[in-house]
Amino acid sequence: MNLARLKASAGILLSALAFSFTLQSCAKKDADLPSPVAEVAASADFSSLQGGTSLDCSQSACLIANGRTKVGTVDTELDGKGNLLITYTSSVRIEEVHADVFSTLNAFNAAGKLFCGIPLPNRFAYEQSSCRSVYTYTLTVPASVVSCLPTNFNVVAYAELCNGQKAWGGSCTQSQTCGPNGVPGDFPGPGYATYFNFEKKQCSQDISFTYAWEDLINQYNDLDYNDLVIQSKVLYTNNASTKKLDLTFIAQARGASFDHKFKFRIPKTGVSSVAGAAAVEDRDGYYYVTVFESTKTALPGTTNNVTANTVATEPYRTPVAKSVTVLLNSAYVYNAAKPYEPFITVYTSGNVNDPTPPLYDLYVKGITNRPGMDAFVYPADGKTYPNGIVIPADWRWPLEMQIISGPYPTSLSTFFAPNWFNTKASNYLPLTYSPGNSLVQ
Ligand SMILES: [Ca+2]
Ligand SMILES: [Ca+2]
Repeated sequence: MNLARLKASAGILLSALAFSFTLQSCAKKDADLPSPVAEVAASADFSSLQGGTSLDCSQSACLIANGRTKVGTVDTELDGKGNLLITYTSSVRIEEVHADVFSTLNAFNAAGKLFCGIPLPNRFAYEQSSCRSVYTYTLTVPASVVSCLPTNFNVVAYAELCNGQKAWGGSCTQSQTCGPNGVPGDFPGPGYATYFNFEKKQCSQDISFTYAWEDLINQYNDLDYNDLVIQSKVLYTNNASTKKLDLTFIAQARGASFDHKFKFRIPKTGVSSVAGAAAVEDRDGYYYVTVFESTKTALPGTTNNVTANTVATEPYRTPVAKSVTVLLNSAYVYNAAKPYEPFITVYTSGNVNDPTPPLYDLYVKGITNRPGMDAFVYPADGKTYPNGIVIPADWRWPLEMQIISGPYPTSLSTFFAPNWFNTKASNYLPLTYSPGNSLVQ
């Protein structure tokens, strides 16, 4: 698994190097840029992006028999109490299951779970060893154990099947590339035993929204939806003495040579004042609130100040948080799905201190309907896609130049239909960014 991840990352690096000169938002001459704000025919329905959506925290691996045959899945998820549920689902009846969790192979070996590099299922901490003859079974790792593990840890899941085969949870590509004897496993010893990664952050409950943008207006974007990634936490207080919104915005990633201001707007009705913002503008019945004056300054890029937390081989940039408090009065009506309207002002000069046009605002389609300011036509298929998208939870964004339909296969085919982010490719982990899959910590 580690080797596979390394290879995948190396491939991404080579791809990034080979195509770095084509980075979609590299500085362009004015003549290359579109006339601002041409009306876009909104043929797709993005309204379902908001409300009624939820994040499925399950992370899935394949159950592979004898190193070559996919017989089912191993799904892992945290329940509401912090327990890790490991659910085997097999097309062949399951007789026994044994599973364990570990931070590193060295720790797993030191715990006596390996013999000459080969895992020993009868020493795993969690098991159902009496004959079950079931097609699905769930083992539970208690929250007290999960809480002591790092954000990214490993799960080893073993099953004995009624046909005598032995199966392991692992990468779903494992069963597609192997010969008659299966492929080597992930452990240092011989055999085809595998393990897989679990990331706690994927299920973080304290992120209310993730917003991600493509930052070219009404022209070709590369659909990696990481040109700017902002997450927010929303706390609404409404009691006898206080009515307010405490908003925390976290600049998580940017993969763009353009600079941006990150802002939101909120109707003036019901708002008494806004505190903590970089700037507040009173216009057209709204307060336009600037949170990050320059996303490049907030989250500097690594190479030519272009990429921050979008390339796995570059150093991790610690995300930057800013908090804004909106004091409310009795006229305010709270909408949990849309407490405000986020948007970015894009500086195509690459510097917010250089307002050379074109400058333009890009909203999140589905939160705000502003034709010409929220969607673009993708030349390859002639379809309309949103510039900004919203996920109502924590979310892993694609790596630089990784089209979003790679890790999230239904995202484009269904025009970001409800819950598209819950359908993940089996290899979505190496196609998306997190500190845990970055080679450089
Ligand atoms: Ca892009
Ligand atoms: Ca990008």
